[in-house]
Amino acid sequence: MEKLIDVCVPDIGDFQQVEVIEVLVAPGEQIVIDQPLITLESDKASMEIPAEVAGKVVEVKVRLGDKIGEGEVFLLLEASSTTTSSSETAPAPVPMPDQNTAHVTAPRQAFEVNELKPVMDDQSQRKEHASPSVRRFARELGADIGRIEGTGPKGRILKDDVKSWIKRTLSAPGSGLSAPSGSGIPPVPEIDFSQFGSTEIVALSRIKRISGTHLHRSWLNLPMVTVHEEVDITALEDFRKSIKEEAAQEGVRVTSLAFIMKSLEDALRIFPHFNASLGSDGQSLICKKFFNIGVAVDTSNGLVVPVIRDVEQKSVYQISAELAELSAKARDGKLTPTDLSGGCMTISSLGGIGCTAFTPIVNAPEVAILGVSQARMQPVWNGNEFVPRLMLPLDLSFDHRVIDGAEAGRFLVRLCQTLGDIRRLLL
Ligand code: CAO
Repeated sequence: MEKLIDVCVPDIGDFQQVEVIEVLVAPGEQIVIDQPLITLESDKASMEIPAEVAGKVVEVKVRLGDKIGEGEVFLLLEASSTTTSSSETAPAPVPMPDQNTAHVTAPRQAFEVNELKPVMDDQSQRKEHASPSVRRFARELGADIGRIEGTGPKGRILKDDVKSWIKRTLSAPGSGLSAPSGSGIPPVPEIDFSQFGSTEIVALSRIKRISGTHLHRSWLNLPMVTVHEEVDITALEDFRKSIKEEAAQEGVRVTSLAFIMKSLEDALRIFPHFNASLGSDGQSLICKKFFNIGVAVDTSNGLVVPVIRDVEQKSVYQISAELAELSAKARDGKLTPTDLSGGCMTISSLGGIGCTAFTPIVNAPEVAILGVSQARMQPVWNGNEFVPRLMLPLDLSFDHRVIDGAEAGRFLVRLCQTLGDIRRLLL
């Protein structure tokens, strides 16, 4: 007998009751894992709830305009026999009401969250307001969502608005719509490797699939350059070691990353173009007046980037404690959409692993990312002799449309000056 499953709303961060703005499936429809089921929207963000289980939709229990919250059932599903996706996001089941019906909570990290972000245009500042599926639809057709007027509730852009915009643009004389499909990039050839030896097909984890798309998008859209520098952190490390015990008494492991985050915040303040995103028209910058820094965390399922907010208001101890908490949450697969959103710039540290340098990919729509490699003792010429100093390699990748090489050089030099003598943060 096929298993009936109640599909519930997962943890949706700070949001309580949010509006259903799209129902993306219908009774009788066969669905696959990861297929978007409904779209929810708060006043801050819209998010799709994807399927954790494949099967046939028996009943949709919500309608457009309904307000629902975490744990509420929105769909009844007849699961197919082999259904659940990889174990890393397998949810804790809610108690079952009867023998034949199980509850499944859609996965926390699988949302596509779209913050409703301001778009600058020549005449005014207005909100670009569209659900993830409509954004995807527009992207697939090569339509610039920032230029489409929404006719839905609260000016939301609907699928029909995208279609009309495409029709209008195509029929306008001399209009140049970008090619709807095909980037012109030759595909990687498909090779049957079994002709050379035995092979095994292993599915990518959900996180890798999501981060892969994100990284690919950044790689293709941003002209990136990376600059490298080394900074003498001998004094900083001595200081960090000297406060280790004192910090431990307060239950904190002080990480060098916390000092790097404080120094990065200082550099972002001095070079505000690094704390910005390019408007979708490519003509203006959205400058952020807050300092939220993302940190790439390596988990067994792939890379995630939780964000430490308001770094300027936090002490090194607070940042260290928060980083430990967020990386533990990341490794346990418990990050919420709120933990993952709102970053201004990202740090990716391979310092605990090794490496002398790498070229991190900018976490678009951010415009720069700082890579940290492993600090090593090196002989450094002090004018008279070689002395052993602990040198930390830093890599700064940046979007060259927004940041010039000279600006990047100055940014990195400033960062190194601060890390070389952390007292500069007091000046
Ligand atoms: N140089 C030399 N040693 C370093 C170092 C550095 N830059 N950074 C860390 N270490 C050493 C230290 O000895 C540290 O222990 P102590 O702080 O007690 O002395 C030890 O490594 C453990 O560091 P850690 O990596 O566990 O902790 P962290 O606070 O430095 O970093 C986190 C936390 C979450 C960033 C890290 O665990 C992580 O996941 N890094 C990988 C990120 C990643 O994959 N980036 C690649 C993205 S591109 O694909």
